[in-house]
Formats: sequence, structure tokens, C-alpha cells
Amino acid sequence: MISRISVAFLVLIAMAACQPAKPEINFPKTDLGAAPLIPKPVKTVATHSAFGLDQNTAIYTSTTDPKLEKVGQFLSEKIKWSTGLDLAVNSSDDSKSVERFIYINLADDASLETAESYQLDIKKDSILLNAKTAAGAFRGIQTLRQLIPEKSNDTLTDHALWPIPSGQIVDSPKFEYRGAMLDVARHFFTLDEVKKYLDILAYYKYNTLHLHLTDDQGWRLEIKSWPKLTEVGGEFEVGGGKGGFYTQEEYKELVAYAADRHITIVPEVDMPGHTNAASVSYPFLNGNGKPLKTYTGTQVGFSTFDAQKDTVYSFLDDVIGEIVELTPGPYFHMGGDESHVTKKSDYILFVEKVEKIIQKHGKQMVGWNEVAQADISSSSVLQLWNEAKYATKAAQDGSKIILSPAEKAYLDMQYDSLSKFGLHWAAYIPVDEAYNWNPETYIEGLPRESILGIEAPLWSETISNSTEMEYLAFPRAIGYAELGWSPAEHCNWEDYRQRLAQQVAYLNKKQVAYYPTKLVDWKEE
Ligand code: TNX
Repeated sequence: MISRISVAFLVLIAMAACQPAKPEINFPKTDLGAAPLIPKPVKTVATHSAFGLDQNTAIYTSTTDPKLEKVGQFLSEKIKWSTGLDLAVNSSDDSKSVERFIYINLADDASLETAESYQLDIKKDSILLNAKTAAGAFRGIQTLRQLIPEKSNDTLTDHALWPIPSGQIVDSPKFEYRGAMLDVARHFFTLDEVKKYLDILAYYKYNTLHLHLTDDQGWRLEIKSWPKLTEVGGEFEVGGGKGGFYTQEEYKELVAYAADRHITIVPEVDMPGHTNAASVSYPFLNGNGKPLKTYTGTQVGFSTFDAQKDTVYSFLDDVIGEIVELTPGPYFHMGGDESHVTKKSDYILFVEKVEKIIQKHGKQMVGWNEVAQADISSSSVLQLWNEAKYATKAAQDGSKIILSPAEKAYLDMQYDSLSKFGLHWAAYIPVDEAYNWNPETYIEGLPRESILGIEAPLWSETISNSTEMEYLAFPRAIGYAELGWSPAEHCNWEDYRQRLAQQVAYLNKKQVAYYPTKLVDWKEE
């Protein structure tokens, strides 16, 4: 199955074999196929023995390409976090006795289908992780982390050892785009709060975080050419709190933190509606003809930019230009939803002009489904949230679609009528219903090739800190991770429910304030 093993790996195996005789460990029978992995891998073959992760394990990468070495370092840090073991990466120190290896190998193997595909070959003395790119290796590392038992076995040998079930895993994502969205505009979330969210998303193989950076209630990213956007527009939030914003340096730090987790940031400036905070900062932008004042309520659809003014577009050219400079990913999200007070002809004009500005700055436009009313180009991406007809139309015109149907995928919907936080305008979404839908067939008439992926948006009208955010996001976001990655035939609620129950060890250690739904028999330690 794993065809090309590098020479360096063979040398490592030979070196290990030359070490003074190491004690044979008799592992109890394991079953890799029964490991509670989320997302469930495409293919797993169990060989019923184990790799003994211990202090004599070392991590090596096949090249010293900094991106790959970073993946090795990341694994080492996470092993330390969960076991306390301090494993060297690419160490040339031969004074230390190394008995077992984890070898992260970049391979240009045809059986690795996508940049994020990976294969794991777990044997008694070696773990070989093959991937085409550092991103693929990073996804494979998450699988490995999930295979490390919570507690060591201290009776198999004279020191602590974490048995990792042996066998092979061949894995590839179903969708290229697996996203979460966080609304930092209705309530502001600190850098540390967003970083923690990124950590958890990475553990479940998400590759995109869409940041809803602006709305009626606040503007959250410093724009140097238009400083009042944050000086004025960053100062308030829903409910009258103090708001906040990211400086460009902080935003860059977030982008880099996400990149270390192979997660792309998609910045959104929502327009022409949802723009009260911008217009309060610079009144010439306003197109609704009404007096401006700060807004800390939760209504939508009352604000608009003036689509007829050239100065509005030169403002947007500056804003988009600055954000694009800070954002390496391919996309810029222009919002486009719920522009209820923009004349339809103005709305269409606006979307088409802004699309050109985004393209001029070298990015692909993403827009909420209403932007399909305009004549958008096929390189632009449509994000479905409420009206399927827009998704099918845009797909016919060649655009790719991100699926975020509110009634299934909105993380801000309450679980049920007793939920502490959230809204329910689209639905109550209990944990099983969040999981029980098939994105590939959900929209009738939408061809599979048109689906770029799925995204779970978390709007923040009712939440303002990590605890509240985690209550709504988890465990549902874990289910969306599986819907985005695993083949439909592996997505089975009964099976998933058992695996979800076993996420407790990670969620507790990470101090995630998940909602402990009664639909799952949580395996408390
Ligand atoms: C609709 S979904 C909105 C947001 C709200 C959300 C609340 C979308 C594109 N617009 O402005 O925050 O509902 O669930």
C-alpha cells in the first residue's frame, strides 16, 4: 500500500536494529479499526499489535524543509502536552538511546490523491507518515495525536509507555474546503480566544477559518488609511460592551498562527448592507439617507453603503488592498447578505464593482448567496446560507459553492428551546441533526463537482467569550469536521456518537466548555 519509503527511513530502521538488544514488549491485542478517530479515515487496516510511544522515541522528517520540520515540532509539542514526553525532532545526538521512530516523509506518490492526503503505517518499532505536502503531513499528525491513549501503560516495561494501535490508515479529504466562521463583529473575541478556537479546529482537520470582521455593530480590523474605522467603529458591540479590534500586527499574528496549523484565514468585510459601523466612522459612505448613530442591537438589514458614489469605491479599494496585503489565502469575502435597504439595481452594480476590485488585488471573491443576483464571474465562490436557487444558479454559471445551510450548519442556532445561548430563527439544531445530512445531496440539482466544501458559521449576537462560544460550537463543529472530510458511507450517527463520546479526554484537557448533550454517553474519566 505504501510504496515509496525513503532511503533515510530504511537507514533509521537499520540503525534501530543495531541498538543493543531491546526488550520485546508483549502488547495486549489492539484494534486500530475501533479507534475513536474523528473524522473517520477513508481506510483502516488493523494489525493488532502496537507502537510503544515512550521516552526512547524520536521524530524525524525526510527533509529539513522548514515547513515539514514545523510539522515535526508541532507533533513533538502536542505529544509533550498530552503525555509529558519530550521527543527530539531531527536530533543528531547519538548519545541518547533511540529505540523507535516516527518518520514524517514527503512522498510524491500517486496513491496520495490530494495535497492533504496522508498515509500512516504503524508498526512495532516505527511509524511512517507519508504525505505529498506539509499540509498533508499536518493532517496525518492529527490522526496520530488522536491515537495516543489518554493514560500510559506502566506495566509493560520499566517505564511509562503509550501503546498506539498498529496498522495502516489511508486517508484523504472529501472536500477541499472545510471551514468554520467566527463573527467577531457582533461581539469582539480576543486573539487568545480565536487562537484556542483554531487549535481545536486544527485537531479535527479543518482547513479554513472565515472571520466576519465587520458588521453594523463594529469594525474589528485596523485599516491604516482609514483609521476611524476602528477608532470609532471598533468601540462598541452588541449589548453596549466596549468592543475592540485587531491591530494589523495582531491580525498578522493570527494569520501566522492559523498558517502553522495549515488553516487559511478568509477575511470578510460585509457590504453593502451590515455597514453601520463603517458609516458611523465615515458618514460619506452612508446610502440610507438616515442620521447615523452607533448600533448595539441585533436587527439586520437597515444599513447600506452608497453604491452610486465613486468615493465609496476608492475607499473600498484602499480597505481591500490593505487586508489583501495581510492575508496570504486565495479568498476575500465581501458579504453581500441582507442588503434590504439597497435598491436592487444598486446592489447588483455594487457587487459587480467590488468583485473587480477584489480581483484587481489578486483574490477570488466569496459572497453570501444573494450575490448570485449580480453577474459574478465563475472564479467567484458563492456561500449558500438560505436560498438554494442562488446556489444552483451560480453553479450553472460555473462558480463553486460553499454549503452553510442555516437550518443544518449554523452554530449559533440553539440546540433546543432550553439552550442557554443562540437563536432559533432557522431551526433548533440538536447534535444529531447537525450531523445527519449529506452535503453532497442536500441541494437538489447541485452537481457534486460544484461543491467546494462546507462551512459552519458562528454568529455572535448571543455570545461574548470563549465559554459561550464553545458551548455553541462544540460538539457540533466536530460533526461538521467529519461531514467535510469523511466519505458519506462512513458518516453514520450511531457509530459517530460512540466516537464523539470518547472526545471527552481531549475536550477536558483542552478545557473546552462543550455542551454535554444527552444524546451522547460521554465517557467521563
Ligand atoms: C443571518 S447568515 C445573518 C447574520 C446573522 C445571522 C444570525 C447571514 C449571511 N446573515 O447577519 O448574524 O443570521 O443567525
